[in-house]
Amino acid sequence: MTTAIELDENFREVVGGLPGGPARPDPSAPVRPDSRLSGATLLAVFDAQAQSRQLDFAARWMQQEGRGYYTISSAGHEGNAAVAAALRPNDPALLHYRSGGFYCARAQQVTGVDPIQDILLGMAASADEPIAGGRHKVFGRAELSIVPTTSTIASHLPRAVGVALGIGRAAKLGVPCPWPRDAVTVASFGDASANHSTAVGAINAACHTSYQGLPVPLLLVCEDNGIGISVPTPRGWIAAAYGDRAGLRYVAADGCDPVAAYDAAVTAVSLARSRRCPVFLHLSVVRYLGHAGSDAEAAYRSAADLAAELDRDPLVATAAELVRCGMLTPGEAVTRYVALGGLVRGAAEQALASRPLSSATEVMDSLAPRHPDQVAQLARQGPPVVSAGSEPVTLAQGINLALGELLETHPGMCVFGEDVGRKGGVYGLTKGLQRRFGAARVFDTLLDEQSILGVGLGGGLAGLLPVPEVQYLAYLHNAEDQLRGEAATQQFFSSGQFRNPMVLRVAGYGYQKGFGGHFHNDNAVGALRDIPGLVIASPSRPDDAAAMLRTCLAAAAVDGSVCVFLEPIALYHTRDLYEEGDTGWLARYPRPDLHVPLGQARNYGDGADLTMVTFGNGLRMSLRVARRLAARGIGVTVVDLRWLAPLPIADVLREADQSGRVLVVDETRRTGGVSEGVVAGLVDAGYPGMIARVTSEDSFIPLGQAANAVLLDELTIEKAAVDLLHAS
Ligand SMILES: Cc1ncc(C[n+]2csc(CCOP(=O)(O)OP(=O)(O)O)c2C)c(N)n1
Ligand SMILES: [Mg+2]
Repeated sequence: MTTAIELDENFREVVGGLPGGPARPDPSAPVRPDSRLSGATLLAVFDAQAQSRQLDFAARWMQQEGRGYYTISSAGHEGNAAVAAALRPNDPALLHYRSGGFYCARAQQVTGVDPIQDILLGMAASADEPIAGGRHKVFGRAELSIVPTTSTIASHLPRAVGVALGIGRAAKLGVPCPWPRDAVTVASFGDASANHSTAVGAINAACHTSYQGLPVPLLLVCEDNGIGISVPTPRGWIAAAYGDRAGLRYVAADGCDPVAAYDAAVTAVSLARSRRCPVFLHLSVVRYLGHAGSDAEAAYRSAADLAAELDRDPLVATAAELVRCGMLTPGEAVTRYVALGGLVRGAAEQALASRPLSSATEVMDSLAPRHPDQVAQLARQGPPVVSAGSEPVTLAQGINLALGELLETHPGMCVFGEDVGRKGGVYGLTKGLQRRFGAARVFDTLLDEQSILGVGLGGGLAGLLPVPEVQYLAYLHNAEDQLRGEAATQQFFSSGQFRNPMVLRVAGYGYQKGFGGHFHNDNAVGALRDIPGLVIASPSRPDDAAAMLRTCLAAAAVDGSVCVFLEPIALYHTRDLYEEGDTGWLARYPRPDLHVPLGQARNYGDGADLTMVTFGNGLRMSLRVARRLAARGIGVTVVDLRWLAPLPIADVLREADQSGRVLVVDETRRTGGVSEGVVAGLVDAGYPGMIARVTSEDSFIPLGQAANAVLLDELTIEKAAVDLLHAS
């Protein structure tokens, strides 16, 4: 493997041995007649590259001493400093993990940021690190418009597309946005990452949008070192895959040559900025120091390959160019490089003396802030006149009316997803909204859930209040990392400096009549319930749905909360509760000043014999069973959880204490469903009474009548209730 010592010696030897150049030129003049790169910019690029290289060396010794926690290096990729030099410091950036050069170069463009200190604090997992606060080693800083990305390769690309779209949308809607209207969003990634379905989908979404003539000012930078950990990328693959794509401009350059890289970046940036189109900048680079600190590169790379790579060192190339044009003498270049090394070493000692995060409270401080009073205040600020009228409405109508009300209340709110625009949603939930609020705020997206969520993630960063829709719960699962790894971690990894407020509407649960099978009846909520900080609203009745949607929008706006609004499809158009024609499932649209605080349950009845705890379709089934039990002289209180996260355990406990017997009625699965959380909550609280639960089976839902064989039904609930009452 090319080691730090080899790299260091090679630099000193090669640069120190260069022939001297001409007399010092005008720093503002181009370094070559056909280039746009000035001597001054080249020198700035060199400084950024050298800082980054010295930081990579420091990461190694810090780790060897057991005091550093991150060794994935930028060595060989430092050409990305030239990309930063071609951009503006307020062009939002979502970066590959080898972006030390970019970070250092951008820091030069903003006063008061010391990139050396920032990066060292990150490596040392220090609580004083300016963006993640020691929670991860990321490249990010609000002042530099660098949004931290996670380690999940390519998962930032849907978000980047969303930022590129969101900035223009925010400007159009007159919503405050952290970035100027003509900003270019930049996202970088590796060559192997370019094959990830998330990357492929995001790039496709950008192309698809641009192909329709819509603006997508996005610079996609592929830092192609020809390998992903140990697996080579087929020679020529990136150019073959992205060189000629509809809707995408392609610019390629040698990322090890600072002049070529800079000129290509300038061309790419100006295309993206002036044409407002996605541009793919393909930089060929090299990888030094292995994939990460622990990587034994010799096992899969030949000595000849490694030696050839050493000859392409971008830092040497930049120094050589500076010498060639007379900006530095060879001695000055080496001295500058060595001096930066000294600076880094001194700063590293300081960083290592800084404090780590020391408590769970401190770690979780930025995970999911909650300000219920402010949320309540905003949730009650609906327009005074609601077009609802006084007629009772269905769940679907209630949600539709609430979306309309909230679109009026929140100027940055956008509703989007598959079929939500002209059609008004598969079940008519968004009917009439596009006509009323325009296609800038209510619009159809392409058929890709990752991209739908990406539009939401990026839109939220750009100042919008996104309300994406995923048609069925089963189809959220193919895009779930955008919710789990991206949305839910954004505040955590940025100490709250970046947020993606979002209310994701998902139609779900079973019991649909006439439209069967697993995919339209999915009840898998376990994958959502374990996402830290995520709010899961599960309205059952029309009035609650509207009031809860107000809360979710307000929580998103106030706290940047990520909310999933899980709608029971089977109840969308339900009118009756006990008997045909009783209209017991309709409700009046709630007054504008009503909302439901996060994590607050709702009670039905006040029977003291048994507490039934439920939600979703389970509420309707439980109310029907409770009525039958009442006829048998058994008094039941039914508690509708309404929120699956945070679970209203205190509310449940209060009711459970009254009866001493709790039956959890959970229409989802026995394993990973909601009942596990409720029972565990009761046990944790030392509940002394009796607990039982009924659930659906641990099965996918089959088509037709067979669905009833695995879904929880009223008879089962009733029997369990009676059994529990008779148990001693
Ligand atoms: C989704 C996902 N799968 C696997 C990994 C593990 N992993 C980390 S980096 C990497 C290779 C990436 O190669 P490339 O995109 O070429 O970037 P490079 O490291 O070469 O710059 C892999 C497989 C990951 N981080 N994320
Ligand atoms: Mg690679």
